[in-house]
Amino acid sequence: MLIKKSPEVPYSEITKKTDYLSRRSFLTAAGIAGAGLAASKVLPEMLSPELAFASTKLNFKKSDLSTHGEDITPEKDTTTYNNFYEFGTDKDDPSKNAGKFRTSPWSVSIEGLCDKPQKLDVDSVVKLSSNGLEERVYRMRCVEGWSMIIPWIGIPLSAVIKAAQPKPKAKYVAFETIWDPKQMPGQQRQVLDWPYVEGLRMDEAMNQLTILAVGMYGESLPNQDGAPIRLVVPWKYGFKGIKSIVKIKFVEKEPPTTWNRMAPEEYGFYSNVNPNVDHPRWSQATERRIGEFRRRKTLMFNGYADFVASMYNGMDLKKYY
Ligand SMILES: Nc1nc2c(c(=O)[nH]1)N[C@H]1C(S)=C(S)[C@@H](COP(=O)(O)O)O[C@H]1N2
Ligand SMILES: [Mo]
Repeated sequence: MLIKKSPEVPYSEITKKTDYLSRRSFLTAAGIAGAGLAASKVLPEMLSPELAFASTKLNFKKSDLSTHGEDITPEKDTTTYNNFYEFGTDKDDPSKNAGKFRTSPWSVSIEGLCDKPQKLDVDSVVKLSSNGLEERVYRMRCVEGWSMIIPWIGIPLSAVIKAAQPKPKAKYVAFETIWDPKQMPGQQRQVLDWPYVEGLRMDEAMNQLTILAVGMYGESLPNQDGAPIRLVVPWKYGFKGIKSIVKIKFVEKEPPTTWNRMAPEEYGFYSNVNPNVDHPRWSQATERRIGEFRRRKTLMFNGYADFVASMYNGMDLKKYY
């Protein structure tokens, strides 16, 4: 079972996340490690009254496409320093407000200009990849100037695209986040033009680095990081990585994107990480790796030029920012 977040998850799979104790140390602290306590007695509510969710350990293979030689950002940072405006605009709002967000059942509609449109639950989306889940350690860069190294777990988006058999007319892929203002307090206010939408050109969507992530750090995604399924495009600024996806649609024309709609002169469709093209309010030449003090130089295409630069040959990246 890949994605399951409910009290029927065996206690051996329940990991308490709200205070970042490891499962082992928590169980030890609680005096129940190895005590043979019946699983039915160790329901999430016993672990903590405010337990956000129970994450599930995932089976995955490590991918050669991971970046090497950089320290992985501590999980406590990647799960408490987030942008997910549906749950608030402060960096710690998503971790505080997304705990009760229901991510099961969940269905992703794959539709538009394709021969095999389909509506799938998240497990079925994962099964579209013949290789199963992969761990991809990626360098991530937000346009606000911070960066992280995150061990994502997911599948290539290309597997989903191939299964849907897009028509030749399909030149772009559009993505949409769930619209559920009852569960997402941010959507009750016009902070952004809801639901959050994003898009990629077909070659970008098919690129081997582009993944749909369902987990990180060996487990299913925490809600604040975009559970149950989100996009990860490591050579682009973080906002391209749309969270909690319910729709993937093949389209002919460049689709609208939320941040471009909000401020077109600040956020372009491409949004490739580019130290030579500044955002009007922030230089993009350097970045602060979360957990570090000195700033680092930002790399062209976030360090992934060998994989992606050829897609932009002949394009003026100052114009197509
Ligand atoms: N639906 C939705 N997706 C979103 C956002 C958002 O506000 N809503 N924020 C984006 C931004 S700006 C960033 S930097 C990344 C952050 O992902 P993380 O919190 O997992 O690091 O998510 C992106 N995806
Ligand atoms: Mo971002």
